[in-house]
Amino acid sequence: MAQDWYRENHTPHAQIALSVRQRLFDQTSEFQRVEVVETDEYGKMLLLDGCVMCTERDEFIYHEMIIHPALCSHPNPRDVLIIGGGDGGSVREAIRHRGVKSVTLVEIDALVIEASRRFLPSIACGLDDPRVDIRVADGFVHLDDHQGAYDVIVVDSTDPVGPGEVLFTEDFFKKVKRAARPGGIVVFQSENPMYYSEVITKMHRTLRGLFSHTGLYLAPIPTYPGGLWSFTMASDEVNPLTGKIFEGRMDPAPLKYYNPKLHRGAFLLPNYVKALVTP
Ligand code: AG3
Repeated sequence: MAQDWYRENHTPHAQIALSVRQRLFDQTSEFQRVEVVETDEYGKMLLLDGCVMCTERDEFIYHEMIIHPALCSHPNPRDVLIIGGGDGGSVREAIRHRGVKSVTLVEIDALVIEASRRFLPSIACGLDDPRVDIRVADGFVHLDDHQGAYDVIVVDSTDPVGPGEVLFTEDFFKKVKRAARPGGIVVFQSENPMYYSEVITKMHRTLRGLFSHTGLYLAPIPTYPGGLWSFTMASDEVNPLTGKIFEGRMDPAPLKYYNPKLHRGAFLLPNYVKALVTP
């Protein structure tokens, strides 16, 4: 039998291909197509509208890096909001922090949560923690209803197309800012610097107008477009590049990527990336 391959187009002229052992789930919600396939190289993988969201083998890099730099930069993070992230990986990392009293997950698509719980237990495992409040709702509406409510807000979105598009607008950034407490820190996944350079530049230009401090940082993620991923942290109080890194507040956990020295280093940018965020 011919080998089954999963392919995602990263651009019209570049794609990633992973050989598939088994196709496990394929349903379409009112928002998007949700698939889970088991690959030979990366284990089980979640896809939304044909785009890789996470794989069992490399998801730790993304989830540790979207959560720990912000949570370790905040002097006392108690209430955390995650927008998107229905697979649960960001939640799993947030609840490692002992001081965190509540994690609210606002995911627009219940099918993402359902498929992840069923097929990706090592990623979705944090969703049942008593500190976690899951809301299947629109992030925009939730932010309006929860002004000044969170210490850290994490936007674990898809690409700026389809349901994720609005999560890259100035209007949305303003709402995120308003939902943060004084001293709060916000963090966004901000795409690949080679294929999405304009998205990064525009996002930073907008965020610089709203927050006193912004910082871009990087982590390599083999299954994402371009293999290199960026994240953006912003705050009025904490300078992401120079602020104190609070160590030792996590349960002694087997983190596979994050450590405080790497946290500092992740903000050191290659020249072509630095140019994207230099005013
Ligand atoms: N969110 C960012 C995924 C973007 C990947 N893009 C792509 N494959 N075209 C991932 C959500 C994980 N919690």
